[in-house]
Amino acid sequence: MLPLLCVALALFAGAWAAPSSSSGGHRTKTKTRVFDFTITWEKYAPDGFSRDMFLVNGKSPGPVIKVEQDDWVEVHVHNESPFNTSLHYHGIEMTGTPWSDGVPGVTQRPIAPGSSFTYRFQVLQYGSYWYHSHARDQIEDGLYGAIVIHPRRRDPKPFHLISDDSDSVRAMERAERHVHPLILYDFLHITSEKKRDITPRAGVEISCYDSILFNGKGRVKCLPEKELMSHLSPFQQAGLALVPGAKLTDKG
Ligand SMILES: [Cu+2]
Repeated sequence: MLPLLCVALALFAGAWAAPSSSSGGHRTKTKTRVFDFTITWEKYAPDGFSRDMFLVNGKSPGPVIKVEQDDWVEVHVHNESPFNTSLHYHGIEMTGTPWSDGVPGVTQRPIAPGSSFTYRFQVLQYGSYWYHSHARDQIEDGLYGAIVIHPRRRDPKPFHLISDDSDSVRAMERAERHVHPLILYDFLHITSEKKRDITPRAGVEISCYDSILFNGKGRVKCLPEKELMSHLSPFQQAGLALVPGAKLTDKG
């Protein structure tokens, strides 16, 4: 649904875990990366406008889940918000661990207020993904974050297909090791529940968002109606003129 891609600091503690996994003919030790996520419902103002939203460990987007391919990931979720919730790991295949997919009513019961749930799964893919609530429309209330999975070092890289220059190839390999996710997020100044309430009464789904957040930060500039009107194309002006007395609202 919402676009994604990046963020800030990861919170993890690495620990060697048994058993080992085998791949490519030789055995490698896999790590278990442990994350502790506390979900709260608080006032937050990512674009300067304060509204209630979900935070993970005090921020939105939540911490980056930054791991290596083949790692096991353990996410301990503590729900200190007043709502049922869950975390879904978008695009992660959940091979052998479907119960960690985070879809309430399908793979788990929702995580009730005041309770905790542990997700445990192995990441056999690599690349950029994201996690988000899969309960109600909480995805629009700030409950999301990035997942970065670094590829196996020993696997062949495709960069020689881009350049013959060994320095360039090495630079691309270095860049691959230092990915900084960038998450773009459509942001509304009302909660998703309020939007759910308004939509059937209005007969149209709100598609006009208040701001775009980049890694959880944005700004809002409210233009006066006169200036908005001056930007209308002749086609838009003609459309508006069909409804007697119609004017642009403060959302355009
Ligand atoms: Cu998703």
